[in-house]
Amino acid sequence: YQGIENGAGTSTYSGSVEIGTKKGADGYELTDDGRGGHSTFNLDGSESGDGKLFTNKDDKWGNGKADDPATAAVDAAYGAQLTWDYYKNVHGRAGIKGDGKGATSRVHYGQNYSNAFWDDSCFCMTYGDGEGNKKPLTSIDVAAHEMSHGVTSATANLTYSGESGGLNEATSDIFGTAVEFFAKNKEDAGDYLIGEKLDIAGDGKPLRYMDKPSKDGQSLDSWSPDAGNVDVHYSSGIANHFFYLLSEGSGAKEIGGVKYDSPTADGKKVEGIGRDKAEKIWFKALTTYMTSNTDYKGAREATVKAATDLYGADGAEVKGVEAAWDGVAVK
Ligand code: ASN
Ligand code: ZN
Ligand code: CA
Repeated sequence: YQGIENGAGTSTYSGSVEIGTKKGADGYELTDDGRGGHSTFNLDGSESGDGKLFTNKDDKWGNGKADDPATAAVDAAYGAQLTWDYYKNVHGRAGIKGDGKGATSRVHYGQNYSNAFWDDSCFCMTYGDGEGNKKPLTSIDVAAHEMSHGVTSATANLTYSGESGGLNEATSDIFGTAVEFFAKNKEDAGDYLIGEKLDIAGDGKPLRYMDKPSKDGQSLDSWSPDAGNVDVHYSSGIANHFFYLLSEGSGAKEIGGVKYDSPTADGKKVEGIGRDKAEKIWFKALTTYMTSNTDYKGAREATVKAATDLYGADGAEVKGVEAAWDGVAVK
């Protein structure tokens, strides 16, 4: 396309990356017309407004450190681009709403802000700079987690409280992880951990673990009648654990140098069907069968239907889905 360029970015967490940019009248803009015009803006410490579009003269962006405001912008643009490519190439969905339109990203929100969030009303992603304004919340899994909240809003629209809220959060962790694997980035390889690059607590630990969610001290490994009463970032553990079991199976396993050990609620062994199929099943369930008030029981039904549609009623896939839900005590 005319005007579409490949900028050279040096990111915070993902090394040197190519990012989609645009040649404007007066230099380059951090706008990706190859992906719906997704654009990245600088809030420069503000907590409101659109911020200022990143621009420069040489199409080289960031230096890998927090002293260059464009560094976090590179991560944000790269995360958005990977998320776009993942949904398009893997699920045939062009953009968060499936309408070919890009969203926007805003970086440098507030001071020492250790979070990131998606907002449907501005159709935008926002990232804080973290502790000391030096650790932006812009890793691949976090970017894809947040943008996937937009996909959930545009599809099942799972209500962000109770069990549906846990499913909403888990959907973002599942696709955040899927995008991280899809990226095949050398500095930020795929894993079943969330936020492992950020060191938010300062103890070197990730925010969440999908193989055994309770390792974070709060998330649920399996369903209980109380699941609808805990924070959605903890009830998500049930579906995160389901997704891990469905992908990789139960027990101990090392993947990409990371050690996992996934238990089951009933002590029975689960055979994984592979992450690619697990992603397809979750996406189809989300976009076809889940609705705003779907609970864990409903998620089981939705994924069984999705697996049946995709792979047939009698295959290993439906059996795997059922075994994995059994493994997290969702009957
Ligand atoms: N980063 C958080 C999340 O996406 C923000 C929130 O609590 N909504 O879940
Ligand atoms: Zn979330
Ligand atoms: Ca991760």
